[in-house]
Amino acid sequence: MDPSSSQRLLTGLYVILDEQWASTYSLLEVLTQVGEAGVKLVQYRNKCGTMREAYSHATKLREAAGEMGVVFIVNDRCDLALAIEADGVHLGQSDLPLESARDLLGDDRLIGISTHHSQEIQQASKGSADYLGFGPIFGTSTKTDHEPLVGLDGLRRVRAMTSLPIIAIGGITPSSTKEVMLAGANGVAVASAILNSTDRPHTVAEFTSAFQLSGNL
Ligand code: 3NM
Repeated sequence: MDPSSSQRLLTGLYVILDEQWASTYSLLEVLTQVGEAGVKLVQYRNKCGTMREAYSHATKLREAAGEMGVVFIVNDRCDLALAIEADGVHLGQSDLPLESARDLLGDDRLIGISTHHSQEIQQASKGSADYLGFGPIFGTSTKTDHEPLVGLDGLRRVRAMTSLPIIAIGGITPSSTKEVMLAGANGVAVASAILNSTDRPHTVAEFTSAFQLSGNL
């Protein structure tokens, strides 16, 4: 994807549809609600099921996202991303190396990489990634095996090290979004703030106001 299109897409809210919530909420309903509220980018994250289950769920979500014009990224797995014709993949530090993922996915699909400190930021910035995830900014219970918190100061420190868009992640809510953006993020990735919301369209609108207040969108 060309850098100006991906930059536009990556400015704002990136919603993580995490399979660990699927017994509590319908991810399809969440996707529909956030898509109708204006979210342009979602990620399917499945750390618990078999590949066959992930394929089956992701296929339905991908189809619904496509109908709404929502960009659909698969966490970790290039094979799943290709099988369901996703718009991209988000790689963790122990997934396929970036350049192998790029060879498989081609130039038109988005590739993001999770980073947690300056060395990973520098390493990931040398390759062909479209964006970097960086976190956890704040405490989170969504990812139990997370790296040490980086905080807003950590985000400010790494901002100057890369020209790639940085998607901040970890415990971000509408009320912390303005300061996260002012610390240097291009967008924020959230799971619990959206999934646990009792009024998701309202929560998406709160995020949107925070982006506007920070001078973005
Ligand atoms: N990755 P929530 S933090 C999936 O630091 C994930 O790489 C992180 O969920 C990282 O918005 C995180 O509920 C959890 O805190 C994000």
